[in-house]
Amino acid sequence: MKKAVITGVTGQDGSFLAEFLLEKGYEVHGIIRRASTDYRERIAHLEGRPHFHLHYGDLADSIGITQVVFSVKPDEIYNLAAQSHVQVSFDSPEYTANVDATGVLRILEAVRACGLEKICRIYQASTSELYGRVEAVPQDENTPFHPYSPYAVAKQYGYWIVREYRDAYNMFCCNGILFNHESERRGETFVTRKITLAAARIKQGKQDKLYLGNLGSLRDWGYAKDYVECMWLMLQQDTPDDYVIATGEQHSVREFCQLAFHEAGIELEFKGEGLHEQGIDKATGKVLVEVSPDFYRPTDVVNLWGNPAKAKRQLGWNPSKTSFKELVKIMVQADMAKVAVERAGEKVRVNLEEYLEKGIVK
Ligand code: NAP
Ligand code: G4F
Repeated sequence: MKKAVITGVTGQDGSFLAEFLLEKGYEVHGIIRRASTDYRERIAHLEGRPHFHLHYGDLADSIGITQVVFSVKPDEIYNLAAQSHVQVSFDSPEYTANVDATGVLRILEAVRACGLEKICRIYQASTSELYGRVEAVPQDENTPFHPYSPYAVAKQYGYWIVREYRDAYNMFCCNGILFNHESERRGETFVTRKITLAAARIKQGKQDKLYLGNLGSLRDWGYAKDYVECMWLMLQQDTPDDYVIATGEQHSVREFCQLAFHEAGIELEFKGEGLHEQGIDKATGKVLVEVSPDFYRPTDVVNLWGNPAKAKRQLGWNPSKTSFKELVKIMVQADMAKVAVERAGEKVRVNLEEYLEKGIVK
């Protein structure tokens, strides 16, 4: 039975990857952070499974990380842990560097310190944000990097230290340069999930308006569940290498918004420009989407579009498994159900309070 360590197991990708590896027959060891609120919603369904184990650890703490690597002696490590929010990296640049840059070094050094450098294969979660202020479209493995946020600068260190350890110590470590991938498990402050949740809430009368930043920003959005397969495929090759993982299709935030509201049963049309642009409900004339400068970034990456030809050719990966339209549908349907359940819960609470007041239940 192969053993894998996943850092960032409580995140969107970590939870899908844990499911994927358990399905493949792996013993999976996830690293989680201690917090006063134990946020394990995405992996709650896996806890208690015989081959799924959790260890406390933090990428900022090399002793803890080394102890986990020493006790598990993994065949594969998937380093997915990161301060992953680009906007937050402007507020916490030092912390982002500590986790997203030096954290990668801590993983590599833990493997060396445990004498596992010839055995243990490592996947590093690199990112299309490395292309930043893009120098060419679409982007592939040979496109120059131009990181354009503290997050991307930190991730650039991670990318190069992985390549350095591959050359210097002959370690099997790979960078997956993943373009944006989303799902029903996406964090609620990333733009896609913010939109699908708002569309569901507005449709069900729980929210009036959605405020967004740059509507014209372009992304290559795929489905996270399809992308974790690539992480595994990279570590099953004969030689370590770096791969762009993307769909090869590009859409704007505005387009995502329009499609998400359509899936929720609202037809939006956009009028105006810049800060004055609005998304208007065609049926009622109500303004449902507005632009707020609060969601503008000091520097924004606005033209990401990946070329997944190498992954297709060498890994045999299918970038068109889930279409953009299907992705938006999956996310909106999940959020429509989530909001409906929340509303039902509120109703039960209200009824219960009323029954208690009237003495119908005690
Ligand atoms: P996510 O949902 O934000 O998950 C991040 C994970 O990292 C969480 O489990 C989080 O734990 C953990 N983490 C954060 N700081 C940590 C620390 N100091 N020590 C240990 N764990 C820590 O991110 P994701 O979307 O799954 O992305 C996974 C990885 O891929 C990240 O490295 C991200 O930068 C990279 N990436 C993502 C995309 C994308 O579009 N999703 C694209 C390219 C690259 P808590 O639950 O405790 O916060
Ligand atoms: O959804 P986002 O926050 O994702 P972003 O910045 O592309 O980063 C994500 O993808 C990267 C891969 O390229 C990962 F490395 C990273 O970890 C993360 O998963 O923003 C997407 C775009 C940006 O241009 C942003 O300016 O949407 C624009 N946007 C417009 N309004 C907004 C909003 N972004 C957010 N989060 N919130 C808004 O209201």
